[in-house]
Parts: sequence; C-alpha cells; structure tokens
Amino acid sequence: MSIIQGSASADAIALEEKYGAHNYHPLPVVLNRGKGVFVWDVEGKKYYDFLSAYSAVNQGHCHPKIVEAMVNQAQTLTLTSRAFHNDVLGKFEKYITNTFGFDKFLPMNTGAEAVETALKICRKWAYEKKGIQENQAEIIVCENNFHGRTTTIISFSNDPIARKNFGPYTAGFIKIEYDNLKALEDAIIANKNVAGFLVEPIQGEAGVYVPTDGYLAKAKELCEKHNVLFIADEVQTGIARTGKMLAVDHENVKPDILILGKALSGGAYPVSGVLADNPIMGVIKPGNHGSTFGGNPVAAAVGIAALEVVKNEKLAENSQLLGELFRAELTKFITTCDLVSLVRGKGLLNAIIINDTEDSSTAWDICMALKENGLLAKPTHGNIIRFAPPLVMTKEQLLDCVSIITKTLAAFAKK
Ligand code: IF1
Repeated sequence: MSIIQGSASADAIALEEKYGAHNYHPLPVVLNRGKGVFVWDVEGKKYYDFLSAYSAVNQGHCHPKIVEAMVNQAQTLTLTSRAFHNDVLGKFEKYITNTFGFDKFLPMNTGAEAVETALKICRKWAYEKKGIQENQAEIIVCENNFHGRTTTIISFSNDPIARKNFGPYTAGFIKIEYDNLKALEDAIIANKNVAGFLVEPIQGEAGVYVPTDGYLAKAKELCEKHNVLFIADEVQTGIARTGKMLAVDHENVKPDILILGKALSGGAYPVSGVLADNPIMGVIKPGNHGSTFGGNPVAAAVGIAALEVVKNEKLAENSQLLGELFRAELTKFITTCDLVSLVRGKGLLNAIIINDTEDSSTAWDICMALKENGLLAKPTHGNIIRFAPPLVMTKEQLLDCVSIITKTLAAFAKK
C-alpha cells in the first residue's frame, strides 16, 4: 500500500520533499509515462488517469498528432517574442476564432494569465466604452470561485488557504452567491460601476458544482440588459470536457469574453488565451498587454493540433455519451449503500460526494485504494472526489473503470 523504501518512487518523492517547495500534497505516485487514457509509474504499474492533469489532457496523454506538431515546430522555430511576427500565430488565431465564433484572439500561456487578461480588457472597456469613471470599475465574481493564483485573482477568492497572508488585495470586485440570479441582478442594479460578471459555467474547484439549468442563459440576458460584460472562465470546462465544445454551449450562450487554457494544448505545453469581438478586444492597443511566450510558434502549432484532434475524434460527443453512462452506473451503485450521497457533473467532468465530514480522511483513503486498484483520482474539498478521465476513452474502458470504482467503494461501504 505505502511506498517501499529505497524504491524508485521513494527516491523521487524524497528529492521533491528535500529540494522542492511544499506547495502541493500529491498522492504518493510517481509517473514517468503516459499514453491515451493511461499513465505508468516508475515501477511500471499502469493506471487509468481520472484527473487528466485537471482537465488539460482531454485529448489523452502524448497524443501523436499533438506531439508531432510540437516536435516539428520545436525543430524549426520556438520563440521570436512578439517584437517580430512568426508564421504560425496568424494561422492559430484564424483557426481558433473560426472555431469559437469570435473576431479576435489574444494568446497567453497559463489559465491565470488569461483570466488576468480578461479582467484587464473588461476594465479598459468599462472606461473607454461604457463610460465608467477611471478606477471605479467593479467586476462581479462568485463565491467559491477558482480562477488561478495571481495576487489579483486570489484577492476575490474566498478560500482561506489560497488567500490568507498574501494581502494587500486588489480592489474592484463584488462577490455574490453562485447560481443565484437575484443576487446577480441586485448587485448590478445596486452599483452603476459594474463592468463585468466573471463566472465558471461549472465550478470545478468548488467540487464540480453544476448550476441550475438556465442559470447561464439568464445571467447572460441580465448582463446584456445592463451593458455588463459576461466573462466565461472555461479554462477547465472548455474544449469538450462537459460534452459540448464549451460548457456555455449547453445553454447556447455566447460570452462577451471567453477564457481558455489547459486542454487548448492537450496538456503538451502551456497555451491559454482570451477571445472577444472587435468592439471589446479593440480597446487593447500596442503596449497595453502581452507576454514573452504568449503566441509563440510552438504554442500556436500545438493549439491548432489540439483543437483539430477534438473535432476529428468527436471528443465532445464522446464526453457527452460516456458522461451519461458514468453517472447512470454510479447512481445505480449509490442506491446500494450509504457511502456516497451524490454523483454530479456534465460530460466527463464529474464528482462524487462522500457521506462523511469535510475534515474526514475517507475521500483521501478511497483515492489511495483506487490507486492500488489501478485508477488515479484526487479528492477536492475534503469529502469530494473528482472524476475527469481523458475524453479519448472508449465505452469498454469506461465500464472497466466503473467496475474498479464501484468495487473500491464497496470495500469501504462494508467497513
Ligand atoms: C492548481 C482546482 C482544477 C481553473 C479555472 C483558471 C485556472 C484554473 C476555472 C488557472 C486552474 C487548477 C490549477 C491547479 C488546480 C486546478 C483545479 F482544483 F483548483 F480547481 F483544475 F480543478 N480558471 N485550475 O480551474 O489556470 O493558471 O493553473 O493554468 O493547483 O492551482 P492555471
């Protein structure tokens, strides 16, 4: 069960323990290979990956088309900075704007940077287009949000672990309850300086919290009515994870600003960015924003390949079908015992709620047992386990996984 002393795993963990900052508490498994829905540890044990690097590896580990695009570009030209043009960025911009139906794309690297970019665009739009007085713009955010780790983003987090002792915090944010339209309308009406509403279509970190049907569409309507930008953070929910290309597609919503990251590269490389139409993106002028690596040729080549794979392999459709099957099978199991109170999610972004207190170790212990049984998943918020496999999974593999999960859970239910 535990890591054997002197093993390759123990050695790798000891190195991180000694020389790495302790900003994570990983499951004790050391991986050195991945292919499709599988990863292998340094002892050669094979696992189903049910985290997909927090939904970055939607296309599966080391997808040959993505790796090929990356290697080819890496052997040709890796970085020019944006001081000069490169011959791949424009192609990526054309491809991604056509794919999602926007006029313009602004490329960055990590999700947090893309969120920062969206916040900056929203504020500049507020002063230059909406006519809000300088430094007065407010952006509405939701309780229990997760948008990244920068000082500004953690300023509007309400997770004490992510936030405490990192102040002073950035001003200009109003926090309201998630999935509460009245709270949104009240906040917009109470403050004439509201410029935008930043929202995750499904709250990932909060434990895969799916809002009421119609919430996103009605929130968008409210924003439109009051000239407030609807900013969708689809860093985790986007790129087919929830059974549609975007989670907002379930409600036919087109955000004013769309934030993408993670699976935009299939996990091969940090690729993120923001999409918006000309009246909004037009506020950004040379010198206002940028990044040394954003829009580099490798990122651009990888981004095109990653999106092509999603379309060619119909990953949204597969995610939708397998997600329904997964929840149906888990629901069947839940009725047989008291261990799990709920399974929820959309597409292949799902979570189960363990019937125990938030500070209990049950979810962690279950994840350790799942690991022994050949499946890797990670608890979130104490008693919630997230299940998010790569979207290239087959029906047979999913049923195999359901059997591993239900057998593991059944062993705990008896205890
Ligand atoms: C960590 C969770 C997932 C995100 C949304 C922006 C970002 C993220 C909706 C920032 C990042 C991460 C980062 C990872 C844990 C993780 C996570 F558990 F916190 F909620 F995915 F489920 N918007 N999510 O979910 O993107 O800058 O990291 O590229 O350890 O921070 P990033």
